[in-house]
Amino acid sequence: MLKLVIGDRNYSSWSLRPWLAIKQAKLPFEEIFIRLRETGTKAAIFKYSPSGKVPCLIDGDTVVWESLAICEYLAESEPSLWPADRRARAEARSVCAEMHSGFGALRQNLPMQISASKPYEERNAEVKADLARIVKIWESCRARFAAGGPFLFGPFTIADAMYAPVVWRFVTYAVDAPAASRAWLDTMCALPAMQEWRAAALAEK
Ligand SMILES: N[C@@H](CCC(=O)N[C@@H](CS)C(=O)NCC(=O)O)C(=O)O
Repeated sequence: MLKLVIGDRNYSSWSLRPWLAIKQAKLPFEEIFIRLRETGTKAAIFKYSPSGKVPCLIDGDTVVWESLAICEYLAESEPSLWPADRRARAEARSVCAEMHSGFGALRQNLPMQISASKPYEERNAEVKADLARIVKIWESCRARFAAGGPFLFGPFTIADAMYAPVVWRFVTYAVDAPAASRAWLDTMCALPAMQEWRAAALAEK
């Protein structure tokens, strides 16, 4: 059976991404949970992950690390994790790569912290630019793909998984969003898997 190594649900935005993808794909898996920011954390992660970071997926002798690479691996078993249309798939991969490699100001200044409520956290110009770009992506996707379903590219795809931690940031920091983005945020918040992750995050010490 697949094993997914993850960190604290309250903070580990990178863990949430493939966890949500594997749940939505309904692929059977076991979780291996490692508490972050403790004395033994690094050694515990290195037992599984060659990069020393979570998430990490183990499939027998195969080890896959980096959230986006894990999602790609899952899509080989469940191709519906990417849009069926080639052009939409290319765009979905682009927005996923943009999330994986960018938005540093957002990450640094508004980290995922599901248990918190910080509506007045300062947003500097770089954070505002990151938020504006993210909302532009969501609005653009929803304007063209809404007919296919309530997610960014219609049906649920890896693009939704890659932006899932931003959903919890919008909640924690009470970030405004235009109507189409708000509808997508509401859809994501209501997903049973997102609720399951949130409940487990709130139960963490
Ligand atoms: N680019 C990596 C980022 C992974 C990452 O930064 N993981 C953090 C937790 S969210 C981690 O393992 N931190 C523990 C450490 O660095 O000791 C990915 O996409 O998976």
